[in-house]
Amino acid sequence: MHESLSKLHSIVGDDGFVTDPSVASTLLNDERGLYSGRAAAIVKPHSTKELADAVRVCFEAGIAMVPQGGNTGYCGGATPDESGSQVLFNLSRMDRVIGIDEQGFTMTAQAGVILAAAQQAAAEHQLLFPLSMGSEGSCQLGGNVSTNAGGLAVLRYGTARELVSGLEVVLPDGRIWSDLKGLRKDNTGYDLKQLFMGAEGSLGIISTVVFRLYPMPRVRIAAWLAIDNIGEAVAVLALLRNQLGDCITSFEFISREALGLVLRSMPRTQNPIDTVHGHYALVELAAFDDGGALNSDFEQALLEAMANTGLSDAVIAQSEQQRLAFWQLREMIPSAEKQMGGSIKHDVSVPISQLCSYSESVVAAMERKFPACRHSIYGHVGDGNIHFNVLAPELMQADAYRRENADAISDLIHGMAMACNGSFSAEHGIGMLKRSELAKFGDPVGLELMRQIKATLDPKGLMNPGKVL
Ligand code: FAD
Ligand code: 2HG
Ligand code: ZN
Repeated sequence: MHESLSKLHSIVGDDGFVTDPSVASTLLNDERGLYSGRAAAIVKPHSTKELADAVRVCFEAGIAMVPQGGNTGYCGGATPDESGSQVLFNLSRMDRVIGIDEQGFTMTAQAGVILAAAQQAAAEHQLLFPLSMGSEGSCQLGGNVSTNAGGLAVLRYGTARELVSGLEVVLPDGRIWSDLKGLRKDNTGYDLKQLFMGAEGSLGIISTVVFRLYPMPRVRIAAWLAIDNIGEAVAVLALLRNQLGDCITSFEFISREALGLVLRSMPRTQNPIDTVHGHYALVELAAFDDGGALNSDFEQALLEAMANTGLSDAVIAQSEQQRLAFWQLREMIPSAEKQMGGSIKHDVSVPISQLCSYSESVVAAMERKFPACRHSIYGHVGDGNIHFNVLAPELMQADAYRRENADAISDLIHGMAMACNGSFSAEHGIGMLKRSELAKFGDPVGLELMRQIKATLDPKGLMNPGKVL
């Protein structure tokens, strides 16, 4: 081991070999405080070559490896185990946007580029990189692709997977597999890049990505809606889509309780609609002209929705500042939950037509079995994906409540999603947290195929062991 660590040190140099205990400790603990690990070494390569050389050293010595991006993942996928024998590969020094092709609408970037920096780089060319989420100031492109992240604009632009048109990966034995041509069309056998997206670092370390870019909208129009329930949110979205077409980029549901957490815990926040309503939604549209025509079509469609659905009120943002304030209310929900002692998190999806009956049945079952817990329900209604987060009853010790009840609560919420033909993990992946759910709910043939793929690409089982499978 000692000899291998010296080789790693000489490959990545002093500034790529973490020795500062305070830096190490932030990298060895996960975002949610659920996992804490130790590492034989933490290395930060700064090029694909350094990364591949270091992986080869580990492969030859039989040392397990854990890839890590911004360490914002929710399932403990980027945390090493407690043995102290694994090497953590932190990608933060591979943070270069390599190029933007304005005619081909693509961006090629190293895996360690922070998502917000990639959005900014595209914007400097008047292009849109549409992946967007609350963690965008810290998460990295490699982490986004490895978790197939969703976020706030999936309705219009898809998940991370749908934005990728090329990938370079360092395989568990140190070989480099590269397909960075970024071609839209290429039917030459299996589409291998798909394997590494959503694999949570279990099949190799992504080093470079080619992303699709989109034209930058000239104007964004956002509205805060008051809505009776999730079913009515689905109905309003369907009506708006039918009236306005593909210009709707986001449609987020925000329950009264989730908004309440933000209003209680975050200073200077206020409900854009001052009468109390059932629940809320935030809708955003993109226009490619001055937005005038779209604005009046939108107003017309909202009036129609008020007449024909459970939309009871709507406020259209009158300035960019107000639009951003609407988004802040939505994006602050996870931090508000944290401030209120944390939550038992769920990111389920079900067929959109069943979202309402699913949510109502879960609320009823939770009230029967776990009375007094608080629910924070919100999320990406347009994608059939909601966060059904559960907070400890008021005045109860949150950590202890979570420790005692998290498994039973998650069983209930996940089990009911699966019974509706849904998914127990729509966005955040499996990592260490949901391995037993995958084993329980996964299709046996599908699981067998996954194990065979893993064994083929990683015969020594060294790449992120103990994650996903
Ligand atoms: P990490 O946490 O570092 O790693 C995640 C997984 O990917 C691990 O298994 C790791 O081993 C692997 N990995 C990382 N980099 C690589 C690489 N280069 N090659 C191979 N494997 C790699 N997620 C959503 O989907 N939608 C949201 O809206 C959303 N909102 C969030 C809001 C907040 C406030 C927070 C804290 C998190 C949110 N997340 C969301 C979760 C998280 O930000 C995403 O999963 C993100 O994509 C993780 O990126 P990361 O760089 O932090 O990855
Ligand atoms: C979001 O949609 C994220 O804001 C985070 O996926 C969800 O914190 C959560 O539960
Ligand atoms: Zn989400």
